Amino acid sequence: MSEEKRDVKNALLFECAWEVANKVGGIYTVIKTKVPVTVQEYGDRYCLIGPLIYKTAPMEVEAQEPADPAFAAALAHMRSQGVKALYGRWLIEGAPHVLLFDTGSQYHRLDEWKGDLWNLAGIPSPPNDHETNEAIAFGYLVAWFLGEYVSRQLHTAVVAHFHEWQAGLAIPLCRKRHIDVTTVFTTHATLLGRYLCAGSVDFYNNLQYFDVDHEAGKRGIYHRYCIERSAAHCADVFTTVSHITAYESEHLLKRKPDGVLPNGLNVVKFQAIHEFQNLHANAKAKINEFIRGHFYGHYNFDLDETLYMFTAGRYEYRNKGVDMFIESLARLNYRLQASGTKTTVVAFIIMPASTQSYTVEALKGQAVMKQLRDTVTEIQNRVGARLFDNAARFHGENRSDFAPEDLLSEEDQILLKRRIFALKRNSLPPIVTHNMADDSNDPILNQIRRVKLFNNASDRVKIVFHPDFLNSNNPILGLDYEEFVRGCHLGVFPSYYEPWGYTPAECTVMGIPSVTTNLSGFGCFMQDLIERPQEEGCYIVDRRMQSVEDSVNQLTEHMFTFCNKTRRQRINQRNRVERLSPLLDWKNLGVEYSKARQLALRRAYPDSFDGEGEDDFDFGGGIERVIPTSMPASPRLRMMSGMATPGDLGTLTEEMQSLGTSDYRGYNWPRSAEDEEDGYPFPLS
Ligand code: G6P
Ligand code: 1S3
Repeated sequence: MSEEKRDVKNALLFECAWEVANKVGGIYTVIKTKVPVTVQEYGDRYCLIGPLIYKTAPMEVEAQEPADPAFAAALAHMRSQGVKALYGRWLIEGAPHVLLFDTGSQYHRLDEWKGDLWNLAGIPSPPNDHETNEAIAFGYLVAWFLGEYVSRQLHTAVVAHFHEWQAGLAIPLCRKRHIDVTTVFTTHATLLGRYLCAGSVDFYNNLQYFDVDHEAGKRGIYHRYCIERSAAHCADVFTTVSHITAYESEHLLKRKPDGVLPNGLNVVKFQAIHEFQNLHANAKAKINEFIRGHFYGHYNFDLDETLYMFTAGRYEYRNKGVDMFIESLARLNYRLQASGTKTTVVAFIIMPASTQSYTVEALKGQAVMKQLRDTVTEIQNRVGARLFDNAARFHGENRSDFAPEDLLSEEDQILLKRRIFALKRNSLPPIVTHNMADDSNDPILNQIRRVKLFNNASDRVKIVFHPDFLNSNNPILGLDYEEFVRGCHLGVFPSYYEPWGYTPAECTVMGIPSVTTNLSGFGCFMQDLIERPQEEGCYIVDRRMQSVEDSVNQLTEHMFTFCNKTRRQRINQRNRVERLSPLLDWKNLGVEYSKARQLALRRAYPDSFDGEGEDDFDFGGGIERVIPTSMPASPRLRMMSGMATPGDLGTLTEEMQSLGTSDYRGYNWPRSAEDEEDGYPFPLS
């Protein structure tokens, strides 16, 4: 530690993640959408650190030279040692500083670093795990940079915030090397949790009993697990994204998180205020176009009485609850058939898998429908021209033959017949839009086969599996993800393992009702905040206290109830769900990150804090800490005592008690005898 007392009030912030300027999954969304509020708080004192991916970096970053002399000198020194790095502005809202390291430029040091890691922390690293190699190279580069920087800049405190194990290795390195920074580690899932849940274990009832080293070893991830665990233990402050993941982390990583930092969204981007209903109608019209093509030859249902449901995300069959979704769709099909309704449900599954190309059938469907539309437009023009010409020849005579009998010429009729003939089809409309790399072993397809949802004419539930990301340039289902979501009626995310779950959160801010579970961070968050979430278009299936059978029935019931709503009720529910957006806005949730950083500063520099509590801090640089006045009375917010913002659900524990304490709120977690003795789970504040 330096002799000079570092200024903690104007601390600098480095935020480090593998997904900085590098889109892989949910962490990219967390960081990118959070940038505006962090920039608002830190301005030029904020810099993100990520990997340099040459293919995408030019689109993401505008190169610059650092203005801070200590930063420039640290970087120049590393460059002189052969480190390749890109510094500049990340081209996103907020335009933050960003530093990207080319891990490949230092691979010649990898063996040396691996040896050091073993000597320093006893962490092994097998030779052929590319992801771990990247994590090691990245971690050593970041720690190297932070060391160089704080040895040149001695007057201001530095907070280094790391996300997920891939970026976490710098934390034990900073600690072992006594680098004068304070660290925060946020995990967005645990490695073991993800692996265990994907198998067939009763995860939540056995959390406290797993032999973690053994389980990690069995799955070949012991070395990764060590990195994750050392990051969690060496960080000054350890946080997760939800209470459910906090509970999991305590048992699997063996450190109780200091707090929960719920994921927000940059709501301005999504909120279309009163126009979002029109956006739904426009986007739905585009999905209708796709449906006409996809179901040609069997298109015997009324699109005006068709509902679009979907699930989407990373292809984790069991974790994301696709097994439960398909089973419930089969039961929904039965119930809709039995009720004699005219309503049809088209259920989309959007999950990237290994594929070769679009299927000929799927492409043909769109092509024949386009040809039919083009032909009808041509004929329409010709009929119009004939009608006009005929009418123009009238001179006020009282005749009734103003419309010629042969409006539809013989040629037009033949053309039309030919197009209609092309719509004949012997096979059922395809389930999957692409040729799968391994069709016969694909878990989604096998489950669909098992429940026999084959898009038969009599089925009231049809399925379309799109095993790729959506894109407006796609020849099939040519919509961006956001537009697609807006055009749907209900998002269904019955996850078994979901630390947060951005998909239902995104639905909410776009005004689309969704179903999630009480095993997802988002579901628990909404359940904690809203008295009757279901009435607000936020359906939550109980997968914690119910058997699988009961959970499936509950999901079926939610979907069936939704199918019975009138259009007016659906419009109303979209309005209600959209009004929940402020709960998910970084403008309200960003404060939890501020608290975590303040706790880190307090722990690293206790002498710099004279006051007892909140007065020491200026949370969130002016971020409003109240429920916005635009929040209507309809969502009955479940306000807990002492809670000021939705984000307060994640308020930190321990030393932050003066700022409000919470724990794994209100959950009936399975308890061990020790837990009981500890008074665990903790009472509500
Ligand atoms: C929006 C539009 C309405 C349209 C409705 C369809 O609310 O503003 O004009 O009728 O969407 O809703 P639905 O739930 O049937 O797709
Ligand atoms: C993780 O991504 P995932 O889909 O693998 O991090 C996301 C961002 O925090 C989170 O929303 C998600 O639940 C986690 O699972």
